[in-house]
Amino acid sequence: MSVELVDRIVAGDVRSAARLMRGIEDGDAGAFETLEKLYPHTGRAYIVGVTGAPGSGKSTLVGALTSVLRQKRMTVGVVAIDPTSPLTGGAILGDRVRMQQHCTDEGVFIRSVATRGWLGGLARAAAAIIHVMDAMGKDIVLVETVGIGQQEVDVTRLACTSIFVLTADSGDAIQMMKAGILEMADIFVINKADLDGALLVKKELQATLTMNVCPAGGRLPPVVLTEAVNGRGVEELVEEVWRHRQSLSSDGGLQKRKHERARLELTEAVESSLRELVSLGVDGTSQDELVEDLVQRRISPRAAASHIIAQLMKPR
Ligand SMILES: Nc1nc2c(ncn2[C@@H]2O[C@H](COP(=O)(O)OP(=O)(O)O)[C@@H](O)[C@H]2O)c(=O)[nH]1
Ligand SMILES: [Mg+2]
Repeated sequence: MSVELVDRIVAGDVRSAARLMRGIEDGDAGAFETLEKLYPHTGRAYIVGVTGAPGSGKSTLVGALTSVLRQKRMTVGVVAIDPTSPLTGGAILGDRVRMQQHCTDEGVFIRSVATRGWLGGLARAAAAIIHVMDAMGKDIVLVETVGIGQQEVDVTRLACTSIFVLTADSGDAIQMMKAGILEMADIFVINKADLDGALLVKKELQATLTMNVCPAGGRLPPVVLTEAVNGRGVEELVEEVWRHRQSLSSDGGLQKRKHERARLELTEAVESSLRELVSLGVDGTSQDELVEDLVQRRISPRAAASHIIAQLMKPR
């Protein structure tokens, strides 16, 4: 049954893909098996991450990028990850409105994720959805995520090209430095360039980049001004993405990123398997006893953990 589903997804069938994603979301074991079978069909899509503060215009920009890519006859997958809002939340409803023009386009597949609904974390959920879209044959997968925590940083690591969006009316540049975003992003976008201050923010950012990212005069990440609401600057942004892709494929960076991504997914898989094993393999009573021992200081956390691991390793 799942082989048929695999075939249909590889053939690009939207309903089958949506069904699988729902299954993964529900933690259905069969869905994960199907996902495994899809894996050999993945690795072809080019993944672009779009990160930035809420309200910076990421969703609008993703919509505008999708339009430009469709004009170039590329198929597009969009993954919108919102770690804060529940499934029915305003952000995602808003995104739906912003993406409406693409909803009837067969060359575009859109999936919003509120991470609360997903078992096993953001990066895993994102990776699963990206794999499905990749297997469907989408040329480009755009992943939108709010750039705040470690999980989002991990999501950025799934991308081949990472775009960081800030706005003309914010002093984000300094905060970004603290978050280590400067080093992570391949392309910077100053969106809402229709507002005052865009050029100033661009100059400030370029100065910061020159000082911090490549003081030795290496490649300076480009800074692109956009007006996502009316599509201005979006063609240029796409050009920069191609340029980055080109430079990655010529200097071995693409392979390096693919390895990093595989490593990240491997770590995720090991961690979630272990978590599962622990939750299945350790019975409540013995865990309660260990907790009591910890509280009474009869045992250290490390020794208690060794005890649980020894229990898990026992042949059954
Ligand atoms: N003035 C202006 N507003 C924009 C621009 N791009 C997006 N917005 C608006 O900014 C708000 C937040 O946009 P959204 O795409 O939801 O941001 P996200 O939270 O980063 O995904 C919306 O009201 C957009 O219409 C722009 O280029 N100029
Ligand atoms: Mg958004």
